[in-house]
Amino acid sequence: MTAHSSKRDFAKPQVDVVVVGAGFSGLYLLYRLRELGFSTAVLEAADDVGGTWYWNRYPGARCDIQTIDYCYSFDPELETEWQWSERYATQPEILRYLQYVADKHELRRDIRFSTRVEEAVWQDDTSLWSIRTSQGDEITSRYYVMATGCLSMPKTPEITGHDRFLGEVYFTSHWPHKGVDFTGKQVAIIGTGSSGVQSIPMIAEQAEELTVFQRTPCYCIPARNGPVPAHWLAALEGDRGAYREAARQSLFGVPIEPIGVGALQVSDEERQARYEGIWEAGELLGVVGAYADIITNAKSNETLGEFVRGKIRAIVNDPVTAEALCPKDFFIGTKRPCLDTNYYASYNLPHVRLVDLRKNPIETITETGIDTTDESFAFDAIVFATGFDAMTGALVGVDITGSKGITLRDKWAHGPETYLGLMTAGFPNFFTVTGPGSPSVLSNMVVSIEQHVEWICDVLDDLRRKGIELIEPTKTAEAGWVQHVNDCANITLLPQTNSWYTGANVPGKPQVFLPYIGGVGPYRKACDEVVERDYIGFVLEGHGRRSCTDGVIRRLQPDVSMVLDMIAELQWPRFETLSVDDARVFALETLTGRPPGPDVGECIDGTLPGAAGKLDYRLYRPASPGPHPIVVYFHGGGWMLGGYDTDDPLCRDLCVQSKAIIVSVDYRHAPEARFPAAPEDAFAAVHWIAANAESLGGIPGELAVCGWSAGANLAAVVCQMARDAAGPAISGQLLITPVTDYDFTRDSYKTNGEGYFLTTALMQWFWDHYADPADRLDPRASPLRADNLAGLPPAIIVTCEFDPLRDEGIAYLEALKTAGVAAQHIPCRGHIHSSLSLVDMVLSGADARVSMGGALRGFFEAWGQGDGLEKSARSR
Ligand code: N01
Repeated sequence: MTAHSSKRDFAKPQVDVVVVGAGFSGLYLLYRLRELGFSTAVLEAADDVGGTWYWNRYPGARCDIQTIDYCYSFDPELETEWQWSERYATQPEILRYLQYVADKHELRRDIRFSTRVEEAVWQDDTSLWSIRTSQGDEITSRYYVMATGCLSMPKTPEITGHDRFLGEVYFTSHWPHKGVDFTGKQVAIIGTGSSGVQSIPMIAEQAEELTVFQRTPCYCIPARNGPVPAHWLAALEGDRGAYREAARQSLFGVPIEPIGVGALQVSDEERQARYEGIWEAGELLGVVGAYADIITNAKSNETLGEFVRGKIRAIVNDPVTAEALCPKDFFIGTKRPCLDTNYYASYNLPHVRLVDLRKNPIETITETGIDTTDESFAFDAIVFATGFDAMTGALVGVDITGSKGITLRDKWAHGPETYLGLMTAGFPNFFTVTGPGSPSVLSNMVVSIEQHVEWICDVLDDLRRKGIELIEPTKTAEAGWVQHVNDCANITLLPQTNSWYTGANVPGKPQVFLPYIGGVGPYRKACDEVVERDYIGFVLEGHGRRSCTDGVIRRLQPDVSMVLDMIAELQWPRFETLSVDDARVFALETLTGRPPGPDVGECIDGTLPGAAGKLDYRLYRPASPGPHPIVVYFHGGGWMLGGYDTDDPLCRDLCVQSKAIIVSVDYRHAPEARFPAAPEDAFAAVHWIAANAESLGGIPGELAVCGWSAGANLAAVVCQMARDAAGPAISGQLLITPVTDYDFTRDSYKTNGEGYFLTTALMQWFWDHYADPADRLDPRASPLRADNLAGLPPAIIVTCEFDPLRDEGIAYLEALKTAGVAAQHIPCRGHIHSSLSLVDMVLSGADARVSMGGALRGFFEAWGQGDGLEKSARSR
């Protein structure tokens, strides 16, 4: 932590905190702040509490998370004194609930209704927020919180003539309080997201004719509303505290145990049965939680998408309408799926018609109806269910000016930048509840709201006790969080779909993935850890003192973190504490349930002559017609553990990516066969494979070597041995997180030697079993120690940021370059030593694996040209 003296003035505000919005967030904030003794003013544009549930009164409006979950948990009395009448409560019931909470805790006396915030300005000289309202008030506060919700700024429909229509016009997001009677009317509705899907069956019950204008069909599953299913009630009532806590630690804010297997790891029958179960269960999270890889693996996702399309075709009688209702150009779950009641069946009613805007787009709205390219329609009423400027719209919709005159609108012109979705640099003491970069809309909102409110209030309380009056994130912390939010999103299919999650629904809005998809529990952990680690990433300033522990809270790739957490949870023993035999058995046990890696054209096992007897090998052949270049691969495992089984998924992946034959050679292991057995075997294998290339289906003369970890050490050593022995010719070496030197003093050992699976102690154990102290500096053990590195084949060296071996990999890279060898680097940010071997588990390693495949192809000039493939390694 750095600390300095500060001369900042802190004038006395009119109130401690101004909160904007009196929905779920604002009400709980007020309750909590009041409890902590902070004077608070809540400003609300509506004339009553409710937020989203105040405005969205369209027919059919309900929650799509079971209401026993979609409710507050902070008040134990409320938990039992309020009984929900249905599994998915209607908007009026949820609104009554919020009114009840407001009354019960006498919240209204601190809420100024019918009051809009027009401007909020941070004043550097007084360290106060100055807030101007639509009522002409100016309020000063120490803290300013936007609790305005994620979906509160309706999108202006970008449809020509949208303001020309002279009949009745309704927006689902601003429905008239007195309700609407469509009886006997010709009605149009534009939009088939959640609001459209909920309202269409209800409007169809009244209207004489209902025409639905659909641009993008959505995936819906039946809500099966009614009483709360018995097993849910039993779980809640059995142990309310444990139930709520499980929700808080879960991925989506509902206590559902995630499934561990991928969709393609089970039989077709089993998968189909599970999907039928999801269809029957009526739970939105069944879709995104259908299988472990449903939102990360396109092929897995397609199985569920096709299942739902099958249901649509079975429900909707007219095949043309059914086909138009089938989503086909985006992955299920990558836009918010909908829970429906009779949505698809509505299209079987004779007076309901679907207009597919993809085939027949709207040209203009007219005074009397809607003109599409093919047809003119006349209507009495048009309903716009066209959605929201989500997550940022309500925030940048207010003029918010931070320190030194910067506006939030300008700062976020290219997309929102936040720390934890809670604060943004340059805007001291300004908080957002469920802001961009937090789980928010990808979770049960109420659970996320409670977590944000509690975090903010606890922090304000803590700061007050410490005499601190100002908190602001640093740019480093903010950039790190934005990176982490993107890292999380990028391992899923969600950013590939145009949706309001990415801002794509609003023309001109910068397209970035807005919410945090890393999960509610992991997110909570990050927020708590920030506080525990001396408010890492925040500047804190009080009377006379300014301090900062700058840094980034999440630096590991999210899936790498999950792997490390899983290992910790399973309490894997440390390898170096086991006997060698037990370590080998355990290494094999860890493979259970591991994804198998991609299919290759052919996979055959064989033997070849090693330096002192036969060696097993496994050959992976691409599906494309041969002959192919050959890559000789050496597995990892500290020269002691593993075999071609342990590295099987990686070899498959390398084969698919490189389109080369991979021959994975199982060399002799220490301690039974200590140094130099392994490099001698490796060299003998390369010799034999080069000599027998043709019979293996390879192209003679087109041979490279590759390895991971200790195997990469062997690959590097073999290149030196081949150079010195004047053959065989090796086109290139791909060294994945290689061991290159017996030296534990490098920085990466100091910073990464503990906590990232491969530890200093384990490396020491490997070396001790592998080579005598005198041999460890032999270049055949430590290739970096070779006197001369000139004349070696081109090298690609892959290093991982959190690997103790990172710096010796880089040292070898630099030494090769100095010696005139063409050497390239693939650095992997946020990864650990094992990351790249965990194919289909560490998905964030996919780009690096693609680069590795490209690197291998690049070694083979003739192959690359003949195959029309890019020379990725050499041109990098
Ligand atoms: O909005 P949406 P929503 N011409 O953006 C179409 C929550 N919510 O209000 O996809 C023609 O999802 C647009 O088409 P396209 C929930 O999180 C929850 O329905 O852009 N069509 C789409 O079909 C939800 O996800 C509940 O091609 C146009 C529709 O309008 C979020 O709110 C209930 C158009 C907009 O769908 C938003 O849902 C309701 C144009 N110019 C809402 N512009 C619960 O159940 C837009 N569209 C709790």
